[in-house]
Amino acid sequence: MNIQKEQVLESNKKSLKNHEESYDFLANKLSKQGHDVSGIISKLSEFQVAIPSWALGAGGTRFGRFSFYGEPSSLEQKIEDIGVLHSLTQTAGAVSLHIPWDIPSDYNAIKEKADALGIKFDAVNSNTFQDQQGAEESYKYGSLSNTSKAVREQAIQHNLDVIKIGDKLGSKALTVWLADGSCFPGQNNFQTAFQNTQDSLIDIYKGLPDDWKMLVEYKPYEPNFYSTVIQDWGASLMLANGCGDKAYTLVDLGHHLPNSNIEQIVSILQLKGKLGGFHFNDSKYGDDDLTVGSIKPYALFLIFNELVYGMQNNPQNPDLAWMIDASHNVKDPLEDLIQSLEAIQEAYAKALLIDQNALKAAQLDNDVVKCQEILQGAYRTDVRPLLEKARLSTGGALSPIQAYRSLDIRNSLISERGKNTVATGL
Ligand SMILES: [Mn+2]
Repeated sequence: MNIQKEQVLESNKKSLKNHEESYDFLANKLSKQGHDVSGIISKLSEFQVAIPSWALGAGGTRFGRFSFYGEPSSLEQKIEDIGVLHSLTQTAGAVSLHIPWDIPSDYNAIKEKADALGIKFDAVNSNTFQDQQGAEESYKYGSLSNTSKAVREQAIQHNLDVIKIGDKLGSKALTVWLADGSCFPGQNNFQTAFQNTQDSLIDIYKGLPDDWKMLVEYKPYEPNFYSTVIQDWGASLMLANGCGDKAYTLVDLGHHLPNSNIEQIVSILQLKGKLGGFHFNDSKYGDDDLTVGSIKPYALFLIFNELVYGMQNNPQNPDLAWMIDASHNVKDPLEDLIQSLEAIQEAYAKALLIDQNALKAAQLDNDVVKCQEILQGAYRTDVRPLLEKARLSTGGALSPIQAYRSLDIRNSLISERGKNTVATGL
């Protein structure tokens, strides 16, 4: 289903006056403080986050999966769902595909569909954490790190195939996340596993087109519970450096042990020009894949503070591939993604309000209290009218959630697709 611009405009009418009042009040206040409000609005409008093709259906856990019905069962339908998100939020202008779940049958048709909805093809993701039907070798004991050369070669070839598929669609990056590791002490030789992974990644890197990046994702545990081969940013950075200039570290918020200082990781990687991509989600315990900003919104803000600083001060770091990597068990996936997109924009807008010059001066004075006042002053600002204005300026909804509900989108999807569809790969 496609949402027409007129439907969005109509849904905005009721709250337009309220928005204008609160926006004028805030814009006036921020301008007096010296902020370039229209500059902030354009930055918010430009900030686009990729939606992964696997996040559009119910995720479930190993205990069960409860459908929301009307789930997309083909790549075409997944792109249509992202089109719905983009129409309402104006910030979901990209899709991140997962291969082999999303191999297009007709490349031109898919490209035309995405183009018509304003959606670009972001990083493509390979999958060596599952065995594919008919595959000769099994990834049960690892893929790129496996002790068997035949398994490693199969996994390398898969990644090279994913690059070819992405290239036909206009993608410019390959994300490699490995489930490789061990469940018990002694199961793996750490050094052999790491060296095999490095050698395999180099073979994949050789197949990377000149204008592509390779993004190496890390994760401390799960599905292996004793060790993972790429367990942290240090391991990822070593592997990326071992490949070359086009290889970078990718940070996924949920892929850290509790209380890790993620903002510091982000900061130093940007200083070294090695932060390539970012996966948003939130967590209470581990890789919970919850709605962005639902548990630790202040941590998200502090991370954005470093990202904004890096974007302004680290030309050595490339533009980042932004993606939401979440899973939905009890919320309608599209509503959950709308909430995540809003939380990302909110944290970004607040970070843009930090007076970097004043912060630097307070840091030079070792005025610790003032440093905190500056950060929290920005954090405590209700920036939602700025987000509304950014959406409004590009034809989006004042309140995407309300519009989604008043347009009764889930029920339209159910009548179109039925109750028994399952998003591929889940
Ligand atoms: Mn991820």
